[in-house]
Amino acid sequence: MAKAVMTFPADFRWGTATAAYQVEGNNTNSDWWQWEHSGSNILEGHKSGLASDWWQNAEADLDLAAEMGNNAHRLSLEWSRIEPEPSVFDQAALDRYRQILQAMHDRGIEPMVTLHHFSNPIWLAEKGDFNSSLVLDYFKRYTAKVVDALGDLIPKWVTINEPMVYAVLRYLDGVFPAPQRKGYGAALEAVGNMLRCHAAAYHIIKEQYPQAEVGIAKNTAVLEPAPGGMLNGWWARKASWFYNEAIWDTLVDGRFRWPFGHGKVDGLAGSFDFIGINYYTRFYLKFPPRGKLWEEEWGPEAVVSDGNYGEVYPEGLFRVIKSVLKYDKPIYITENGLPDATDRLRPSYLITHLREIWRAISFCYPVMGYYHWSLVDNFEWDRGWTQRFGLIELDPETQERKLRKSGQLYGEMCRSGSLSSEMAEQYAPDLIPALFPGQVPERDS
Ligand code: IFM
Repeated sequence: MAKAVMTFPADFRWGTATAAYQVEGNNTNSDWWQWEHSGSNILEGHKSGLASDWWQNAEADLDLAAEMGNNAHRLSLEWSRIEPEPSVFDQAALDRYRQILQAMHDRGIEPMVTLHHFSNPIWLAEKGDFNSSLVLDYFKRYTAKVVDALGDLIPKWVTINEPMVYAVLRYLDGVFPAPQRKGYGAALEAVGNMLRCHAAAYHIIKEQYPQAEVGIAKNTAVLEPAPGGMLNGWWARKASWFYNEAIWDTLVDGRFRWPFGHGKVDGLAGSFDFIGINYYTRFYLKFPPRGKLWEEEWGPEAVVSDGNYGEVYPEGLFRVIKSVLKYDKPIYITENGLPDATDRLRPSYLITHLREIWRAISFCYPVMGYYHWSLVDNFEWDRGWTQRFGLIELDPETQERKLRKSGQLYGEMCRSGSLSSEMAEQYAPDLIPALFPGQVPERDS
């Protein structure tokens, strides 16, 4: 078979992503630890325990990432480790983060660091977390400490991970640690405070490191009207703006708009250097919504990942990239992946999603990097260990790890900076007719 190759730009970031609470283990000062250890909040009663043991040995997975040829990794810092009590900072924790960040640089892996990825110090949760206006000063103080201690090692920053997901799962769905107040009002107020914290953190970072790139990682879903129902289309457009775009619009002009509130927020206008997209799937919307924003009705043809997590819909990645071009910023795919314990879908998922990115780049859309979620199996919040997202398979009991077949494939892509018909032939031959239609068997001479 003649070989066809889709080549990526030489400076493309080939990365993976993790979050502190999900991989470090023993984050005993976090509200998530409390949540896990009270009641039956986690599927099958799972516990994070040692998680993927990054606090002691992140280096094991970083070695594998380097072998795969990854040149970037997105990780987060656990606020509750750094500041276990209000204004008490743990130097040993900061030192360990320095070590991990240095270990990345030593392996040619550029860090992108998230300041807040779902978990809070217990003391902050007790004060009302992002519902309390106090959070702004606390977040500023935490950010300033991190920038002083670690900023020289961090070229890329995400201030807040998935603000809308945090708000929905914590204040509305109740699958995240119970807040002091629940409901739509509390959720919207929290998003507003997250944006205030983002703006403040943006300027604290840029003041010391003007070259640093700072943004938000925003969960972005394709939201489509469910079939039937005259108002479904109208509702899907409204919900899509609200869920996917309202935050970016707010960051452009610094003006809160309905339903976040109103009025200008100091320092918010223009406070983002890139768009971070966490893309997983598409959902369908019905009007009027019945209890939840969207329906998980995937349709008879849909390929669905483990635990009904979501439909595999690669074209959606191209669509969401296109939808943020109007903001005229570099784009990073800060998360993309699926739960797939047996790796039955992940090889073709990687090929089809990376192909959508290649297609976007070939239209000159500024997609600068891809961070696959996740490098290693990790603690999937309320779904515990039931969902496995890793390119590296982990046994949390023994901490043994093994690169999945999809990890081998991603390694081939990273090392070659490309996606080829040979890779498809080896890892997902069913894709050849659709993805490489021009490919014909070579004639024997
Ligand atoms: O594990 C999560 C992550 O913390 C945030 N984005 C989605 C991932 C998979 O569910």
